[in-house]
Amino acid sequence: MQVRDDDVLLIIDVQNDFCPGGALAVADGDAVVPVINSLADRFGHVVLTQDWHPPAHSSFASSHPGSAPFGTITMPYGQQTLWPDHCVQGTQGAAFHPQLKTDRAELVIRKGFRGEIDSYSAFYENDRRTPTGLAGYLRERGLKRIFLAGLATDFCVFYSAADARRLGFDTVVIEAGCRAIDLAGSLDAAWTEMAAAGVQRVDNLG
Ligand code: VGL
Ligand code: ZN
Repeated sequence: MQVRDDDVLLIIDVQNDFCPGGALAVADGDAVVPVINSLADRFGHVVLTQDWHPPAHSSFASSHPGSAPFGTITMPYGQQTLWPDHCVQGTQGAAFHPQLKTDRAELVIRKGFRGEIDSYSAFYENDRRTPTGLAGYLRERGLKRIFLAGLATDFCVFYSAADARRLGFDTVVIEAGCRAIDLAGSLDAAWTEMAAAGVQRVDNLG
């Protein structure tokens, strides 16, 4: 696949807490780092997202007495999966993986920074309507096609890709640059929904 001037590589949450040894480790999560580093060299535009929660964030099971990580609760905006404490603002766990090459990133979008609401997508918080500003940024810069890679395939990559399509961007997920959490079939469900939304799935750029 040929990279164009109006393409952007959107790198989702390649942070220590999602890598082996981290608080919400994704199996083999650090394997995406070399793949993404070589992808980033090929794009004219690179944007990073960074999961960035205040302490005692409402998505943490520890904030809900009697709840366990990976359970579900009902929030005012809908169902919310509960997670171990992760990506707390300013901690090593929230930092990008030390081998991730971040120099070419033109923008870092932080998300999940409001205590009372989570944000999986790079575009909207989990109420699916509060914007992060990324869509306006990309449109204003004339960037039309979004390639996604990062962590985790079935949560933040999935929600970001689905929203990108909903917003009218051409959207491609690069599977070799992603790894999944896979909670109760979430990975299969994510690929099915992404296909239905018109998200293109490629193994790598080739
Ligand atoms: C993510 C769960 C909680 C992700 C972030 O980056 O996929 N998953 N916070
Ligand atoms: Zn999070």
